[in-house]
Amino acid sequence: MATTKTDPKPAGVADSDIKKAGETYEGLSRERLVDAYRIMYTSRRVDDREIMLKRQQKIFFQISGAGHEAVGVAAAFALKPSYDWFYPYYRDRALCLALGATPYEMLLQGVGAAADPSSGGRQMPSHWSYPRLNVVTQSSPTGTQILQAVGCAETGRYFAAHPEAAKKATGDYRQFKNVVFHGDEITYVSLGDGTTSEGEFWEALNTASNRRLPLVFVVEDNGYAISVPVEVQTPGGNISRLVAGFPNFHFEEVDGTEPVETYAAFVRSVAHCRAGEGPAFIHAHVIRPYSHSLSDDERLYRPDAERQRDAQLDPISRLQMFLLREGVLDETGINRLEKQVEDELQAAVDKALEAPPPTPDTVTRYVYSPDLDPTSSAFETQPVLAKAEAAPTDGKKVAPKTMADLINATLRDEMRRDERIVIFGEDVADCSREQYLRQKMVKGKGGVFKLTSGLQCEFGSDRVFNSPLAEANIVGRATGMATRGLKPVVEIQFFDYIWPAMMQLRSELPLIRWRSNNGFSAPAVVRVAIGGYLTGGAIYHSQCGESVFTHIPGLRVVFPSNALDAAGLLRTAIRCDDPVLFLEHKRLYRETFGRAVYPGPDYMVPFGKAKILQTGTDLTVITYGAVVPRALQAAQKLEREQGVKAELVDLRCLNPFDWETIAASVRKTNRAIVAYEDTLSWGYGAEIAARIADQLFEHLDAPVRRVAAMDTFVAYQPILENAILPQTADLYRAMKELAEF
Ligand SMILES: Cc1ncc(C[n+]2csc(CCOP(=O)(O)OP(=O)(O)O)c2C)c(N)n1
Ligand SMILES: [Mg+2]
Repeated sequence: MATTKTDPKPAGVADSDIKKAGETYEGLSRERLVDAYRIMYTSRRVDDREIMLKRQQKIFFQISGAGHEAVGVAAAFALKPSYDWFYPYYRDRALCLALGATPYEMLLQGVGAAADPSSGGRQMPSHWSYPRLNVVTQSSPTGTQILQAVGCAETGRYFAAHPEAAKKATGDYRQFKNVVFHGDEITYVSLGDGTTSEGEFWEALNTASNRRLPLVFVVEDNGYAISVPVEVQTPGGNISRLVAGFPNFHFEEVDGTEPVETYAAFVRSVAHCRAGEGPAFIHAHVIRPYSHSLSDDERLYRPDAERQRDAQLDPISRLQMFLLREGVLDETGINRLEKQVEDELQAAVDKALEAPPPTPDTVTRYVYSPDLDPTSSAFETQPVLAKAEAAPTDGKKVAPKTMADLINATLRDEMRRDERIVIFGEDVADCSREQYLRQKMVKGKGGVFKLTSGLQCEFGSDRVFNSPLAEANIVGRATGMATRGLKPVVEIQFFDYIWPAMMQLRSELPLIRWRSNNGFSAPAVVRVAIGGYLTGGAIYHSQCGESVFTHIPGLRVVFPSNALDAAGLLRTAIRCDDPVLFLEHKRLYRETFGRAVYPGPDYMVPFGKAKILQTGTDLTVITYGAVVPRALQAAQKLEREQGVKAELVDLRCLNPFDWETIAASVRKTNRAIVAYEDTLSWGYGAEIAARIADQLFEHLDAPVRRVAAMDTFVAYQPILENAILPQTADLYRAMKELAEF
């Protein structure tokens, strides 16, 4: 803890300014308190200057940290900058300044400069990201940071137990991902009182508590979420009372406008976390002296009397009074410090206003990894058959494996090769109660479709484990883990239940790299069992919806139709440096169609390369997933009965997709059908059809047709299911008609 003996004299403060040297306040020296004041005052002044700049239209948005300054400084003083990890929300300006960010850096984000270290002009101000300070890129959706912070905390613990895994390796994403960790590191995450209403907050408490993670939750309770007062969000109006039952936590409720008291609360919390006892929860009551943002006028919903009551608690004036009262600084000292802050800020503003903006040609940079291209030949290898399979001695042919078998084998091979891989999801473990496995009382489950069977038994419960039944929890944690250098390969049990994770999948995982201007990346793999044709799967076990995800820049989307492609593409997904949504069709898991002999532990298929399943000259059918075997049947029948030769293109990968193969085929056949299992309208095929119409118009002898599901849900009764989903007969009819057009 700081003492006056060892603390350097704060810059800009004359010896005569500091009175009564030697005393400390909850371990904070008087110099440290002056530091605290300088940072808090700077934070407020940056807000004020930004507000002015916004009014002058020199910056384009402003979010203030006013009223929250004491919490930020207390947190930074109790934690270790560039050692611990930080997921701060937008009011944490003072925290970031105290950790080492500068007003100039913050103003660069305000003006949207190319040199903005947080985002290169891509994000609003106060969306912090400072890689050198372990401040992880933040976004605007309230609460998405919390589960990522959980994943971050889990990662530090994982690497401490598996230090070898942190080492650099070449030939895959690890080459480009520096891992740093400390055995006793802590993760900080903060949020507002309103944000405690988000489900992800509770999902995060759940896992932090269950796993006793070294994670400090900080709720900065300013009593409002824009105009909605806390009692509307929180039953009883006090979040501390509601969370008090979570085991393993250390709890604090403090006046967060008072830095010394708040600092003491942080010190106690940090001690609990560093000792490995579990997480901490700090509920800090603060004020919001300015409106929510410049777009809000709080006088519309807060009477003057209430605002004046708050003003009495302003942390800046409170600390100033404290310093004067305690004789730490006198008025001259305060004035000198404030003048110095003003001068430095003016220089930072002048410089930031001169900073050049990014050029428009850079906008697509860092949507994907600039280092590793999963469409390249580096990801193209040939199957290698095991000796016994290539030349069986007993004369018997080796039985080909199902897609389920080869996905399981690929996961196993990759986990052997790369200790950074962890697998979690609902029911993916063999058995959470390990003793049952150890005592051989049970065989283990390993996934509702058994795709992860045996992996926990081979690799241990800290590499393969069950998550809570909470999809945002799965994807949010995976995002935090991947940001720190782990390779989570998580499972969403059914595509139908992916939607609770949608905010993480739409606005977080694929954006980490782009929004931080390559400061961070999160190349996680999300495996999802998808699709219908199940005879009884009904509405909620049959959904497709891949186009919702191919619509997201930054996310690779893969959809194999057979065992060999599934193995090769899954390996590419795991080794590559981008986030991947890996769609596995349930109906194809154990289908006879598309079985293959195990292709060896290095077999890879590059992304964005279609496979021509059958060549033809009369028309092109572009498809993927479970429609592939149906289209093949239809095409064979058409050739048999009508002599029409269809060319069949299996896309295999939906983002990126293989436009060249499609174009070459359509140029040859002059007729095209796009066939897919999802509902017809606005589906994946709409994009392909539009591209063909746009770019291959002069090659077409017929309109571009689509065959897809009806625009309804998949019904339970098989007669209805058959009518709703595209069948071989539908494909046959469409192909015949188009050939005759
Ligand atoms: C998921 C989501 N919903 C709504 C918003 C719009 N919004 C931004 S801040 C905010 C209020 C947040 O209140 P609180 O958590 O108390 O934080 P405070 O701003 O008071 O510090 C809302 C509704 C958002 N950014 N994200
Ligand atoms: Mg609030």
